[in-house]
Amino acid sequence: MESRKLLVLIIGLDGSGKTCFLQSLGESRHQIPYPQPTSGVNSIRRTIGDVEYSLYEIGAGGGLIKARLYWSEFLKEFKAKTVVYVVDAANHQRIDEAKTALSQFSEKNKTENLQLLIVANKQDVPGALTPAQVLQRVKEVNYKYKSVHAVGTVLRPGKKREGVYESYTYLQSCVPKQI
Ligand SMILES: Nc1nc2c(ncn2[C@@H]2O[C@H](COP(=O)(O)OP(=O)(O)O)[C@@H](O)[C@H]2O)c(=O)[nH]1
Ligand SMILES: [Mg+2]
Repeated sequence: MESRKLLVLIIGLDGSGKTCFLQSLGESRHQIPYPQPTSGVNSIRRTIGDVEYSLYEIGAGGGLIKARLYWSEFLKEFKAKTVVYVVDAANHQRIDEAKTALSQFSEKNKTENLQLLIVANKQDVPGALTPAQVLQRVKEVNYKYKSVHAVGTVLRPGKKREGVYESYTYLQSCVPKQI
């Protein structure tokens, strides 16, 4: 049987937890190296059953400070239909910035063809917004996606991680069905 593929673009503001998200899905739970700010594209490939997942993190550190301007280019380049938007749910100061960045991305793309996972990361920090609150704060209702799901996560290396299984379950639901 031919393997099915899912291409996933991981975007979000710098410091939100994109690298931690990528690593939590891609490596064994005991070997997560501490992330460095990413200044390019980080990717992992992982096969589960007959599905091959390719996940791409678009970095914003180093020379790619304005990387968010290129999110849409990467989406087209990778032909991804599944987008993970990582938000630092504990950073109340940057929640509006996260909303603006997602809105600009949504405006440039045919959202009705895209599946969106909003990751409300850093749930371990007291006062963090819940996944429902993050969804409400960052996603404008007038952009209709094919499907949207919000998940709360704890992804920091060394912490007991949360939300990884739920994230994968959503990504699995995005895999094109075999005809
Ligand atoms: N407290 C807490 N810190 C986290 C969590 N996830 C990531 N971090 C920290 O947030 C910082 C940025 O994470 P990183 O994955 O590099 O963010 P990126 O810039 O979006 O790739 C790092 O210092 C991480 O250790 C989390 O769930 N809780
Ligand atoms: Mg990174």
